[in-house]
Amino acid sequence: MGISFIIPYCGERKYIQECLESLENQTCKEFEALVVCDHCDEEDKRAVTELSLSFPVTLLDTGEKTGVAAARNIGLAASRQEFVFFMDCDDFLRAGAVESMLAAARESDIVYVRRYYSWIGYRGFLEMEKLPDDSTEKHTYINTSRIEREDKTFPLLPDNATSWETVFYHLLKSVICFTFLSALNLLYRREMLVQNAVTFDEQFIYQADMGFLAKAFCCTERVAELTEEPYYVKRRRNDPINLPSLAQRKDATNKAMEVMRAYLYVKEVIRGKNEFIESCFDCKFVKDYVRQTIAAYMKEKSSKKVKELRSLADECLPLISKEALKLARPYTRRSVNYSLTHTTEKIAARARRHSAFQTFKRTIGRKRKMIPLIYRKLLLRFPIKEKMILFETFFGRNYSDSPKYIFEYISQQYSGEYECIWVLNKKTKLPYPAKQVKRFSLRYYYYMARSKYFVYNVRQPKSFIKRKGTVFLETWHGTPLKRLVFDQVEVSGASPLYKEQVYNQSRSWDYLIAPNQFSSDIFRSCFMYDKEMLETGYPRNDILHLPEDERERQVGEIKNNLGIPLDKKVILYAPTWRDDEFFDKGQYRFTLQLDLARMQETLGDEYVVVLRTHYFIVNVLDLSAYQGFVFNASTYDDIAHLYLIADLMITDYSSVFFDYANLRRPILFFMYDIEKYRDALRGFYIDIEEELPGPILMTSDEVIATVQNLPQVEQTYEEKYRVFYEKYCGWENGTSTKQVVETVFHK
Ligand code: C2G
Repeated sequence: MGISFIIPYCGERKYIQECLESLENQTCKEFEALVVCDHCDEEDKRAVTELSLSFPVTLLDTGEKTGVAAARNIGLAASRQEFVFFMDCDDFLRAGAVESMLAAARESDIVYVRRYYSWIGYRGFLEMEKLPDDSTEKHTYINTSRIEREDKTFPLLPDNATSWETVFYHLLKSVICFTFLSALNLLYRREMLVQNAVTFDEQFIYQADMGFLAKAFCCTERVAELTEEPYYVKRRRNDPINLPSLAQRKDATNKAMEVMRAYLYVKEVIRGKNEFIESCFDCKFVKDYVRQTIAAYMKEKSSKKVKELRSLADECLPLISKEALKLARPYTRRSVNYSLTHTTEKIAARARRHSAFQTFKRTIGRKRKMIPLIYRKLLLRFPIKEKMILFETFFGRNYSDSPKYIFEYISQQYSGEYECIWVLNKKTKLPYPAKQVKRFSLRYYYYMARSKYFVYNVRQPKSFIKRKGTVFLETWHGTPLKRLVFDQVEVSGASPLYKEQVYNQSRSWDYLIAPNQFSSDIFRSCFMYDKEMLETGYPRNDILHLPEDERERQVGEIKNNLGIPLDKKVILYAPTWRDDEFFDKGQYRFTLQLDLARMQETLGDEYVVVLRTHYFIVNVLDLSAYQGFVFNASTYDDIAHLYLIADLMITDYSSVFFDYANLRRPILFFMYDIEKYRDALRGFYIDIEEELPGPILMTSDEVIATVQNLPQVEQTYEEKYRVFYEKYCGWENGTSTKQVVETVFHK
């Protein structure tokens, strides 16, 4: 007794390996894997064959055919085991799945296995599983909520239901609507499928599962359900731009048509077999009709397609049972009845009115939603102001970074020519005239609607709409050390929709600044950016190239402002944030690992420490014990000022050292959690052991000893520093701001 796992594969290499790894980790090895290649190249195949696995893996080929239905049928025909189990190559099984399924299958032809949904891959999932159930992170990335959800639009299971009805009922109940029904998380007795000629109908691209499912269930009464825990993990892909799953493909009209065809198919299969289950199917299908078919009526431009939709709908709607309609939500019920007697145009117009009313209801009285609505519907109608510039750094948290220097340059060189608006959440004294607005206020949206130019150093809000004729200058905020967006495999720590959101946002950027060739190349790949790259270096680093006497003057001024004694050398400690240390979404926590007491004891005569936490960090560190030795500059506006006064920098994985290196002063890397950070959280673009211009240190004692021995460390790293400087700071010589302004504003 064994299982054939049938896995269609279109070359998603990074997924298939984790899928097979989850099979490798099964304790019971009574199975084989049939990987069905759908137009894969040799390298794709090698990604499977090079794995050393303790169970048999056979590579099959779809040949001339294509699509999951064909691939699964080919797998089914080649299977020699007693049971088959269809998997998607991006999904995986939890430990113990094979044993439990086989135990439940002894007396059954079908075993229904519950599933998890996960936004992260197998390895991340195993880690995430260990977190407590109430952890925000676990809740965000994995869930079974759909299975347990109450659904008033679905019938109750009768007390006298047979086991067949019970299992089928639970399976149908576990999905929101008909479209999501899947043939995947079930074990089937192969003989039963073969004898009854149950296969996937290859006319379907998206919706072959429900027909297969209905046919299989209609062949047997011997069904079982594994209720204790979910074993199948359905992965939601985090990159719908490059690697969309079938569900993420944008093909709304064809999908709506297939759903209706699949519904007709299923009705045909189960007609007269069981009224209760038939009605359960209907309950799910009515939702698809409203969500997909009516939505397609509203959006589809081709009248031929609308006609096709309509004719399918006319076949489907009369088949929906009265019981299902009775349970449906009032709007759904009325939509079906209205559709039976009205033209397609009228159905679409009615749906539009409903949608506008729903938006109004959801928005009214809610400031956070009202203002963007006013922006979309009203403010965007005002004409663009040709000389207006909107500046924002770090989400309005401070006045700093490249936008600050661009603003100051424009204000000096083109005094009075531009109307400048700064997004600042707290009132700030600015050196030149500019209006200040709070992020997300009505005035913010007003200026977002009217400005011709945008200068941002982070992503703009998702609600931003790029108007024709406007110019978006994205400065970004650092040479990337940690992997970003499309170069990250997993995105734990950000919204699961992160990649799609960044993709949409970066489509609005007209110019992007690169501080060096390395960043220029990475920005192209990590943002999938294909417009103009300003290879000028960072405007924010011009200040680091001021003439010596001007720099000295500024150092004195900054030190005075911060109350730092002029006779002491300054160590700037500027660590970054950690994806996995937070209180809540966007509220990051920093735990100080540097032993400040020991530092004060050993270095206090010569040095002071300026502590600068990342702008995401919300906890205020209690440094009262180190008065006169540690200065907290975490809320100081511009970190470039801190670079100027620092004789030495200690950092970790922050991009700050790429900028600070412009000053050619020593840098130490206090990377006490390097293994977790590099391997589990982010991964780096560069080989840090090879390239960093200073030593990697793991303990406070090592940090102290290195500071005490600085000249020798500088000597050791002299050559590496030189190479590093050339590669990362070579473009920066104090003229970046001028170059940027001349390209973007004064061509
Ligand atoms: N920063 C700061 N203080 C710190 C750390 C960072 O003021 N303690 C500022 C610096 O301007 C730095 C920028 O925030 O260049 C980005 O910080 P990183 O630590 O590199 O982290 P992150 O915000 O994740 O940006 O391409 C760069 C990446 O996007 C990283």
